[in-house]
Amino acid sequence: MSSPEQWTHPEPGEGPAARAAQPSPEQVIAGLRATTEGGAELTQLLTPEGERVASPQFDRYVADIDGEALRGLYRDMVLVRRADREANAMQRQGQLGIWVPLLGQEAAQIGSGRALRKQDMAFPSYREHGVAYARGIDFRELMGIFRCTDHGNWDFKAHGFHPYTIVIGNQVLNATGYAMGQKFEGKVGDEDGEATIVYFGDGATSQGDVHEGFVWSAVYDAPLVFFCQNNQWAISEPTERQSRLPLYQRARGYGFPGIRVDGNDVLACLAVTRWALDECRHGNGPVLIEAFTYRMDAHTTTDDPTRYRLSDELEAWKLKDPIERVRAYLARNGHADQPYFDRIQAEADQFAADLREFTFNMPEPPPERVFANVYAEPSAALDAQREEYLAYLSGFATAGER
Ligand SMILES: Cc1ncc(C[n+]2csc(CCOP(=O)(O)OP(=O)(O)O)c2C)c(N)n1
Ligand SMILES: [Mg+2]
Repeated sequence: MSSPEQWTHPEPGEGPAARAAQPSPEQVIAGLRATTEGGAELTQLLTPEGERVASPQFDRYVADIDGEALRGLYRDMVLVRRADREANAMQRQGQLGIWVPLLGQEAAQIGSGRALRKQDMAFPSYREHGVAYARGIDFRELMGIFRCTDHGNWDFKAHGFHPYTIVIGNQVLNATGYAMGQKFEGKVGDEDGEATIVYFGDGATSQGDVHEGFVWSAVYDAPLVFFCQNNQWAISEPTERQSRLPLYQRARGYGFPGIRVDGNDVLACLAVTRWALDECRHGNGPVLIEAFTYRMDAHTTTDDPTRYRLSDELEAWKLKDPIERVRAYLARNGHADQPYFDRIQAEADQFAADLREFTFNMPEPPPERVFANVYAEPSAALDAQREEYLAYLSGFATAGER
């Protein structure tokens, strides 16, 4: 590939005249993408063609993944993708207020989500439907959020999965505090130790909250896995507007390890996340994982990516599809045949049909529910607000009858 040379800052003492201190845009892009095609810096266990790549460092973390287990990961990804497409379609039909697609990020989410143990805690942003599913949350639970009828009603302690966070980067601080608590309470140190994982995007790395989370986690040795899904876009802002270096390299400056994994490779994501969680539960946290992936759909249903990116980029990433490579591996190695794939597809179609049926018939919550669960204890001020709001609404009912 005749890409321009990757740029690095001149060494101290080299002097400004020795070499340009400012990279050209092409050099920045070359640096950020230098490792996307494989090579020493990208951990990959399954190539886009479905070939297994040996990894002396990480093979042992997926030694238990036989044909049956890999079929399970395949099924997870197919179901989640099918549900994602259904939700996207339901938004177009006016049944959801908005949808945030995960298309293309199934491997990053299922691989990392399946790496978690029961005692671990996950803090998502707003695109982590695959992780939610892996944590045992019924996909239907997510529909209320996007139909704007609730904020997510699952029991986050029971599932080890916190509520979605829309404020970019904010969950990194929440997760840092939670992981510091795990450390203070002596819950790390052995095989049964606890760990926390926090999900955020490439764009979030430009937020102060993420920087603060890195600093606090580092100095308190918090058992926290920072899982950055670098899908290369923060709405319309490409990564080269956010960083001069690959994101995983930032960890070094904070004093903890950073690693880049092929985010479209479910096996590599599982292995690397298991490793990182193990480090954390044994007291060697934090760890930063950069899962290098691609957002194959719009940012949300309110976005039109054709306004800011070229279709050849999308076409190139379709060839690295996270599901297709597992399918190729399973078929080539005799772990699955066409009737199996057809069966999974039929199951996924039924999964989507159930989701649709549920969403169309979702009851509207009573208006006063907005006042529920605000405080642990009763509040006179809130009670007064609820009464006032209900009185106000009853005025509309009268007007409607006229
Ligand atoms: C603090 C804050 N600023 C701005 C926004 C608006 N916003 C929503 S998503 C987004 C881009 C996030 O990009 P990235 O972190 O890469 O995550 P991705 O959506 O690509 O998964 C922005 C700027 C927000 N939600 N919160
Ligand atoms: Mg992004």
